[in-house]
Amino acid sequence: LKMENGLRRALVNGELELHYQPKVDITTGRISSTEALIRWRHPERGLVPPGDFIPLAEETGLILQIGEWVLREACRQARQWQVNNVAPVRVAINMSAQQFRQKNLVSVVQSALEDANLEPTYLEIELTESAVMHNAATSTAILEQLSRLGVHISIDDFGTGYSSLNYLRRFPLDKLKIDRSFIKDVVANPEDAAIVHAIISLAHSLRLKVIAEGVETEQQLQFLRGLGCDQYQGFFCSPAMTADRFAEMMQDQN
Ligand code: G
Ligand code: G
Ligand code: MN
Ligand code: NA
Repeated sequence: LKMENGLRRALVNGELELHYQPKVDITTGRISSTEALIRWRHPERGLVPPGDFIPLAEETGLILQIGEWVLREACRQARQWQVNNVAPVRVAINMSAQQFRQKNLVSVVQSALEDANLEPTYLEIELTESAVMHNAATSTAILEQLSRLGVHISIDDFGTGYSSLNYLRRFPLDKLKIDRSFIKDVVANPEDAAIVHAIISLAHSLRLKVIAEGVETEQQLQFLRGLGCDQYQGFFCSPAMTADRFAEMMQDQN
């Protein structure tokens, strides 16, 4: 209960912040998008990672308010970078299953974009397999409305859940994100390599882009390049950083 009240206070007092991790195009080496990752700047505990409070937010339903804050803040920041003449970058948010199933989701997204004056193509929504495959028929309708708005949609942590290939084909998706558990030993472990190869082939045959998460070494990157992976994310480029630091990184690549 103490932590729940603390989280409510965090929302009101502006203690939540978004940090940004680059997503890099493997062929060009350029950063074209970024994932917003939430942190809680706690007055006593310092910077608290999402794993320490998102589960509680989901249990208490606070995730809806937090999720809307994330959505609005990511749109505001994406637009602010444009106003500051940072090269245009698409910002991806993580959306929880509860938020995805919320009745007025499409209008919440639309009003966040309008209020921020952000073109929808600069927003990407990351959803897990379980979020979209649970009640897949309903998901199709919501995804189609989001896609019609012009936002991009990715499946996060791909390979760790259960996907119906039939729905994967029908959903209006843009990208699969290969879970980092498959990337960790991809160079040395032929089974992981086979899975990664299969996911890349599947994505491309469905005309989806594919991004590898958790890339930490040059060897992993070379391996993924050889398999035709489109993008990567991971400590080899950079961990998540503040919005200001990310803007500097974008300026440096010009
Ligand atoms: O930033 P970090 O590496 O600690 O992220 C850990 C987990 O927290 C990831 O699985 C990520 O998807 C999740 N996460 C980060 N930011 C958000 C957010 O804004 N909303 C939700 N629902 N999950 C998030
Ligand atoms: O939303 P998602 O589950 O993809 O969350 C991203 C998480 O992955 C964050 O917790 C982030 O800190 C973590 N992460 C990002 N890059 C790397 C990496 O190269 N290696 C490892 N081990 N974790 C990473
Ligand atoms: Mn993610
Ligand atoms: Na992920």
